[in-house]
Amino acid sequence: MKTADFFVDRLKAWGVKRIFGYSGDGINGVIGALQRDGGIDFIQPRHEEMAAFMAVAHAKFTGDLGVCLATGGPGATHLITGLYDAKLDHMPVLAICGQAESTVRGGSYQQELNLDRAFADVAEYVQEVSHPAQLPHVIDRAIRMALARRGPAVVVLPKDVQEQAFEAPKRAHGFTRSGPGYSRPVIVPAEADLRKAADVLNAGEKVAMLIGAGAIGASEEVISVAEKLGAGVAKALLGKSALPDDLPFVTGCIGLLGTKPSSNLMNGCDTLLIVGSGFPWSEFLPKDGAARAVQIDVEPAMLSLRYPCEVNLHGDAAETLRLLLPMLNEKGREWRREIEGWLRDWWQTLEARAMTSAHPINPQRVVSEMSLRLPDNAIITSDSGSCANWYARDYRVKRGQMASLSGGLASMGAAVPYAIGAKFAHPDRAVIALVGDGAMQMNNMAELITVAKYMDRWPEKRLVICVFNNEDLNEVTWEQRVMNGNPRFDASQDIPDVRYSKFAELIGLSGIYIDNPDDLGSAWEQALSADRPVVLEVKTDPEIAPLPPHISFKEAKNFMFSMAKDADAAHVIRDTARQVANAVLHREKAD
Ligand SMILES: Cc1ncc(C[n+]2csc(CCOP(=O)(O)OP(=O)(O)O)c2C)c(N)n1
Ligand SMILES: [Mg+2]
Repeated sequence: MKTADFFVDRLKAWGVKRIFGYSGDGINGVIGALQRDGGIDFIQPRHEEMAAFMAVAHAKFTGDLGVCLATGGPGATHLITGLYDAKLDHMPVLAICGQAESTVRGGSYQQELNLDRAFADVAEYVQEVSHPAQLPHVIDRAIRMALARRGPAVVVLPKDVQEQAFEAPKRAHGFTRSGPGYSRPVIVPAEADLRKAADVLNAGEKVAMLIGAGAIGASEEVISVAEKLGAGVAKALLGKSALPDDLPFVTGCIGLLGTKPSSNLMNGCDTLLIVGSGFPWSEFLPKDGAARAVQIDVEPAMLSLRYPCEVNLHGDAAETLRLLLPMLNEKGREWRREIEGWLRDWWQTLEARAMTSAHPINPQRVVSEMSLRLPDNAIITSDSGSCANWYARDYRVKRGQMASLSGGLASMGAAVPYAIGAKFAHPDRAVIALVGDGAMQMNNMAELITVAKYMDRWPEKRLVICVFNNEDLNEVTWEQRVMNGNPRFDASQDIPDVRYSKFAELIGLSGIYIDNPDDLGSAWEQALSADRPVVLEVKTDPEIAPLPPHISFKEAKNFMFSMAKDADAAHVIRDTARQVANAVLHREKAD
């Protein structure tokens, strides 16, 4: 048995069924072993970074280990962004990398990089294997640490080691023997600490909850606690699918991409309960001293990180909330009624914003029309860009749906590989990816070829890639205007107009192109009833600002009109942007 054959056996012992990988001579020994074995499904993307994003998506949408593979040198460096995505969103991912022969290591050989060093920052564990007997503990530790620490781990295998005869570690000095297997513990706080938390929560009258990705899988417990406390619940972007948006106390997302009710909730509460969230923008949380706070997180490094909490509970979201529930007193409903009122207004505001006419199509409406028509078990992914705003606000997630994006890293280029990862993980579910044209051109377009390559494998054919063609790196154009007060800089912001829907047709997918808002509803219906993956290309208006949540509809409307009128006058843009920024800042001060 070659060392590479042992490697594949051990991956199977760990339950690995699929690898997203790209070949190269540095890893051909392992690829040969995968070929001989035939028991692991090898999925080939167009680029190693995409393999890593697919592995992250696999982890996000299944809860299991995601696995990617690349050759050494450039294949390994291509993986790095995807592995950072795993690290920042706390996903267990194993990366398998090739390497030049151990006999030339340190010799500036072709494609020879010091990968231990290159991956040192991103990986929870990285180790190059220099002897066959070393492999068992390296692979076991890598997977165990990826799972236990919820992050990426990397195994680097030199070419010659892959081909050597496997030698099991001996029961002798200078060897170590290991085995596969890991069971995730259920972590719960001590009872006395739960009581302290309950005391804080019981003392308050206006409770706000903030939930994140750590609350996915704890929906029932979050709902029970929120009901008992009469609390409103705001969601960090990665926790969007943790609770459906049709509950009357769910205020939607929070932060720059968030909703006004979430802002009101945080500004008006006297007590805050944070569950499984590392939501970064602490300026959206209550002022110092305005709220007494409790936090629950399975990752102790995230406790009291954004807001000083009186009680910091290290524990799993679902189990900890279950234990807390009987200790909580039922509260009155006044605060809850207030929250419900904000939400009624907010949904109307959003509807009005989405239906505001635009040139040609208002991107908010693209997502609100989608939201109405999604299958109950759909999986939604979004790229980074202005569509992440519409994903956060205008997509009303339903119970049973799953949704994610590159959250912590906010990398462009993740939506289509995430969608492909989702489709492999759940081939019986419809998947929708929301993507900007810049992100499409960066790499998502090439991954359409991967979709075409594998679409026959998926029994549920529906995979819609919705492209927002605005010929602009729009999210950043607005950041430049509003945050820096600079006018649009064509040299850095223009994106060439490309007919994505035609490209889709060229490679065997369906393509739909629309530039009339009246066609949106029927276009979504057509895309969601197609017999193959579809690129739904929508010509959208780059002058619809991803407004921060505080701004009123009237202000938003005025702002958009003035932008539309004066789009060529840099000073007007600059002044208007400043005015909006000032209005928002002033309101925050007044709050
Ligand atoms: C890899 C990477 N490069 C740059 C950025 C910065 N960035 C964030 S959004 C964005 C613009 C995205 O443009 P597009 O995909 O066309 O979407 P739009 O905002 O126009 O809807 C940029 C450049 C990033 N997040 N990731
Ligand atoms: Mg764009």
